[in-house]
Amino acid sequence: MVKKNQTLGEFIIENQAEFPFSSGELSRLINSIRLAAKVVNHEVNKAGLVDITGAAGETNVQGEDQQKLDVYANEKFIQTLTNREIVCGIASEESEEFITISGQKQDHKNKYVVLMDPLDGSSNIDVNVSVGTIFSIYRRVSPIGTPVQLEDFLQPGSQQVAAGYIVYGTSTMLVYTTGHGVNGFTLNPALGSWYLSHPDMKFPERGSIYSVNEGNYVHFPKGVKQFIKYCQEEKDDRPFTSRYIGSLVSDFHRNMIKGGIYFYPTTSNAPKGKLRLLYECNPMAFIAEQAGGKASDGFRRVLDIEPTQLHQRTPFFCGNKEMVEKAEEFMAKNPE
Ligand code: P6P
Repeated sequence: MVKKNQTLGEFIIENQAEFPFSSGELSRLINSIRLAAKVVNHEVNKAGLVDITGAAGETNVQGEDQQKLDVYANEKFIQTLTNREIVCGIASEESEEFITISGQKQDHKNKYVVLMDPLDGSSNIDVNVSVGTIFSIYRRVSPIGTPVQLEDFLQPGSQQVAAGYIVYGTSTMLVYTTGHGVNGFTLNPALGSWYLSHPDMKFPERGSIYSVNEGNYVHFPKGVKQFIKYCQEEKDDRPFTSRYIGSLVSDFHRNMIKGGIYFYPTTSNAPKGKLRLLYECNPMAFIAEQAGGKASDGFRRVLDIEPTQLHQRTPFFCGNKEMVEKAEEFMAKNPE
């Protein structure tokens, strides 16, 4: 049941049945993410006042140690996820190792692990370009009540129970899926409430935007070069429009609304791709598929990749189904 403009809280209650196996834990988990998102949003929006509040590493006017925003965001999300006895482990781009959260009682029943990029694209903060948080949620696979294991995090993306992102843009939005479609909520900062502004988000049938860092063109595989030339050709509905913000969440969000493809192929600096499989590509791939799109590493479905390392990277092609399939066609003929 989707009613535009209902609050996130109302939406979660009305759609509780979507989470067949949780007695409200997953709802509480989404609720804690929205709380952290509000806190981080407030700090991100102040970033422009650095010369007043002080840059990271300095003390600000209140004499507080000014943190780098991605460190701050990481701490806020960990704090809110820890306090609710739902999550048994967290993996973050900001931490080399995963973090174990033991419940207040030894026999804690914490069922979920969260993987996140707390502030993706944070290098854009200084130039006032949108940034985002990306999260991915799994049920643990190791026995409940025992310490969480690396295997709990190294699950294929197809096992995600929920995934989403927050885009701190001209407005702040929380977009997430629990496997029943994608819904977008916009924050009203005056009230601190999230409103269902984009119910049941889907990629448009046709896409006409391609998002890639063409500065890496000379290092791309031949198939990628041919796909870019295809996008630029004067034929049929082409040339497509090139739009690249340098912030995955922002490029993805625009492409899901307007229709397009984002791709970060292998380059000489990133022979395995730049983006991280577990907390960037898998959550965005889950959302893309739920919105009628597709996500691939150029050859296979991202959500089928069996992870082997927490911070492993993968080439990433994500967006309109037909655009991703066209890119895969060129990659199949010229993979190198
Ligand atoms: P490049 C940000 O660092 C990020 O992970 C994505 O958000 C973004 O799309 C990409 O890297 C930008 O990388 O190499 O084009 O600057």
